[in-house]
Amino acid sequence: GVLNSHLTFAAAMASEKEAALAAAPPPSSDAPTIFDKIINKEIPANVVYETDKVLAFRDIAPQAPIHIVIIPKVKDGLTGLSKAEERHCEILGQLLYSAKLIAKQEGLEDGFRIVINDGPSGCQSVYHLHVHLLGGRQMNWPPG
Ligand code: TR5
Repeated sequence: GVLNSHLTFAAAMASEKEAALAAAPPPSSDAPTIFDKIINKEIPANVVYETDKVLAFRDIAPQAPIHIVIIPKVKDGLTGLSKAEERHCEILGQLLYSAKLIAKQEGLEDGFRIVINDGPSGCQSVYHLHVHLLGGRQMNWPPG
């Protein structure tokens, strides 16, 4: 029936996304990513916040009116959160604290959403740790 075909459509969309993710580089890879090019100013980005350790720029495919990607300037093996070691605790804290400062800078007084996608099941596409800051609209729970 109608419900069934909707479910089939949703499943088809989901598997299309899975297929796209399967084409991504292997999660274990520590190869340079597009974010290194942004850090090195080889490709432009709309930078909204920068320190000696952290860089934040507007996402090229925003999922909310405000969508900012916050990254460590030195990857140090942090392809994703699942690769974090004790030595990364300081930069992990700086990334989250940066998110708070940027949220304030962007006027997100009513709230915001922080997302860290990890690995294929987490829908990670760039293997250089990054925190998504999303805001400017009502977020929903559970996330997709
Ligand atoms: O999917 P995950 O969690 O790995 O997040 C990666 C994010 O990087 C996505 O939200 C992409 O839209 C974003 N992205 C990808 C590129 C890019 C970018 N944000 C800003 N500028 C970008 N450039 C120039 N090139 C990208 N490939």
